[in-house]
Amino acid sequence: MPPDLWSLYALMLKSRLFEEVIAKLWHDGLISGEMHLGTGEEAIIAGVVAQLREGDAMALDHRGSAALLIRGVDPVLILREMLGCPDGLCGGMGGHMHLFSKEHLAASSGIVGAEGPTAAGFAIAAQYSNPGAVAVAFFGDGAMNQGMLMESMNLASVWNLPVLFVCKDDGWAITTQSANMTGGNLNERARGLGIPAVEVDGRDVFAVWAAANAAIERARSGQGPTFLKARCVHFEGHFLGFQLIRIARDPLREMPDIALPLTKSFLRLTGATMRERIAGLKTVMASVLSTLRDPRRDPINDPVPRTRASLQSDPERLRALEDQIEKDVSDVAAYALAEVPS
Ligand SMILES: Cc1ncc(C[n+]2csc(CCOP(=O)(O)OP(=O)(O)O)c2C)c(N)n1
Ligand SMILES: [Mg+2]
Repeated sequence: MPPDLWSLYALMLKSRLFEEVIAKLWHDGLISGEMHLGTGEEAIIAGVVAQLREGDAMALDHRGSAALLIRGVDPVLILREMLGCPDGLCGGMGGHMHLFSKEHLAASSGIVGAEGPTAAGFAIAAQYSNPGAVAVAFFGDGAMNQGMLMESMNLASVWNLPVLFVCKDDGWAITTQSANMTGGNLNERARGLGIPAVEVDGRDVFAVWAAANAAIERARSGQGPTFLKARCVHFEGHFLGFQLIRIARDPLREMPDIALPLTKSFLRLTGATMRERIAGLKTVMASVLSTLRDPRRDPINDPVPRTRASLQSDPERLRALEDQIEKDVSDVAAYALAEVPS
């Protein structure tokens, strides 16, 4: 069945607003530790997860809360888990990176690349006990350099496992750009293991839905795994409060504090040749320029308003839908917080 853009947008908006609640709780100091959100990857998560059925499984990374929400896990349980409450999804012991739902066959892990073996395990179980079911692994581009992910892709290929490997490619792994640490082409890497690879614009929920639909159908009908690479932009950077994002958002204010001392130190560098000093200055200039061109500065990369723009022809329906979602999410937040012991 072709996708309904209204329902996909509803999932994306719900996910965005839910993560905004998480961000507020984190900024208010009610959630401790690091906080990785999936802000910017909503079209990928909604486009894939909307197609899962009972018996399908998900292996998630450190940004797993939106997938669980969209899969139907009780959002109050997710929030209470993050707040560290004993009645949270995992007894308050897992935090935002280790969320599990046995009922939904969903498991997340903060170990980069662990989604591969987990999804392969789910898929082997499906092959034996629930043919037609599939497993989805969501991971980042950085995870593609983890051995265990490559090993599980290889296993999925030779054992023809029903897995959809979804690589959410934002071009970064914390402060390292993929371009500086990833050899070759990721699609070719998957193909080299015998897995068909498809690439889509991860800001386009229709494109993701269509590519995932074909891959999930392949897996359900016993034709094995697919690798789906979807380009996206993480608007919060690696985690909430990420320093590089502050620079990317407001380079004119933040850059002088970094660029000026670096420039001075290159000029004063004792023992360095003029050529070395110039090379250092060029590096500083290049990073300033790349900050100005950072895709995280450009709202055009945000999948939520992009999808919304296609629905503006019916403003009344849009407003009603958005009001309802806003109310639902704020009710969830109020309920989750109401019983938090002071
Ligand atoms: C095995 C392992 N190595 C390193 C880390 C530290 N770490 C956490 S997230 C991350 C970057 C992951 O990049 P990517 O897979 O592209 O995901 P993104 O954060 O960009 O969504 C790293 C290196 C980890 N959690 N696990
Ligand atoms: Mg990444």
